[in-house]
Amino acid sequence: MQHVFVYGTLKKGQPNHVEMLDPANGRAEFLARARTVEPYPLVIATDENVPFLLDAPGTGRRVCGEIYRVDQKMLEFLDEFEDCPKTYQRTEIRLEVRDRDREGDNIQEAFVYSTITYEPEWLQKPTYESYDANGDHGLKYIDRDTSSVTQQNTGAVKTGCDATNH
Ligand code: PCA
Repeated sequence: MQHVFVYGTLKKGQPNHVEMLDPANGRAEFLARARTVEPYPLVIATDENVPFLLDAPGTGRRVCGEIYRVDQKMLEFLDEFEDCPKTYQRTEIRLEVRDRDREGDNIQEAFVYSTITYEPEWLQKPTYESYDANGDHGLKYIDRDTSSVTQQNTGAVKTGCDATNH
């Protein structure tokens, strides 16, 4: 089993979370919400309004997301789904686990789909602490397969760091 940190459309309440729930893709078990130890630019880019964590630590914000324990099948599915290593690269990232009630060290590492293959101008884009496809930014995610604006997130699930209904 491996740990994956998701910060974008794979989070609960976001357009691609359904992929994490489909047993045909493998197994994914939610572990905890977490925040990156380092700041990173989380930007929304391309004509499809896709979220990208730019592999440029030290700029941007500490990014919120969710840690899942996944099996090998799900990891392979996610690599393909995220067009890894072309569009995203799966790297390791340091995280501060937020909900886990345990003493001592709450820092752990997990895989993340970030990118070094981004357009330099993307570094000038607004950065987000917590991605929401239906956020105030108005940049709704457009599904690559159907090219239609997703209707799945009605905003019923809070996705910010302070969300309580996970
Ligand atoms: N899916 C992955 C990377 C960006 C995206 O939309 C995720 O949610 O972490």
